[in-house]
Amino acid sequence: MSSITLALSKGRIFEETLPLLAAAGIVPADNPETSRKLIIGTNRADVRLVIVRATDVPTYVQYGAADLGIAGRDVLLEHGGAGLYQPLDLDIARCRLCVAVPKGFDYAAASKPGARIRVATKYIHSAKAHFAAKGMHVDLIKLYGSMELAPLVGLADAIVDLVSTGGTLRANNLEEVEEIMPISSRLVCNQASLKLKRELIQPVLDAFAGAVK
Ligand code: PRT
Ligand code: MG
Repeated sequence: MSSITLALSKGRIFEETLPLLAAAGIVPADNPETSRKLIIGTNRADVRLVIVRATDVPTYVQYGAADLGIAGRDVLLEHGGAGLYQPLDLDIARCRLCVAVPKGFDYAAASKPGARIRVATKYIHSAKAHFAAKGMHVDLIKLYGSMELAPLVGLADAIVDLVSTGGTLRANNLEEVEEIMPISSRLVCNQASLKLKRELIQPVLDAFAGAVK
């Protein structure tokens, strides 16, 4: 019997995906927040979930280890999208990719031709494209977490990070000075899976699309 595997990350994406799964008649057998299982069955014998790090979702789908996945636009832009079909914006886990600086930092002056600033980020690809389009000279420093700390301890002048409520920036005396792009999560599909397992995958795509509207 043919079956499909869906790659998801724990946390906000899993939570916000549950109603979409329900619309497709899929109910996970375990909660990844409390279970240590990395492969989670569902009420359907032909559908299983694999729980992976958010940034790893596109890789699992690209190589066909998962047929489908759900990943943020931020993650997909850094990955590059090779081998992925991206049929649907699910409009979940919404936030925005921003430039933020310590309160009082003169970002306008730092944006002028000839100026040079240091920017810490996990989103090297998106940051590079943004500053290049503005003609800004920027030294990018790759971090893997808590970008907000970098300007507070002199590692960088500015950060490029995701913001949703703005609470983390406020708590650390930072302010948003530029929105780079709005972010939401998308359904991604392995291109070969879509051809070979269309009878299983298409109804899931249709149910998700119906639930998003
Ligand atoms: O947590 P882990 O290191 O394992 O990986 P991850 O951070 O990539 O995963 P996860 O589950 O935290 O995020 C998954 C996806 O959710 C991201 O790829 C985004 O597309 C999306 N998303 C939506 C967010 C946020 N909102 C968000 N607010 N991802 C991260 N944040 C962080 C942000 O980086 C900042 O540190 O939350 C903080 C800001 O939140 P506010 O509410 O204080 O503004
Ligand atoms: Mg996180």
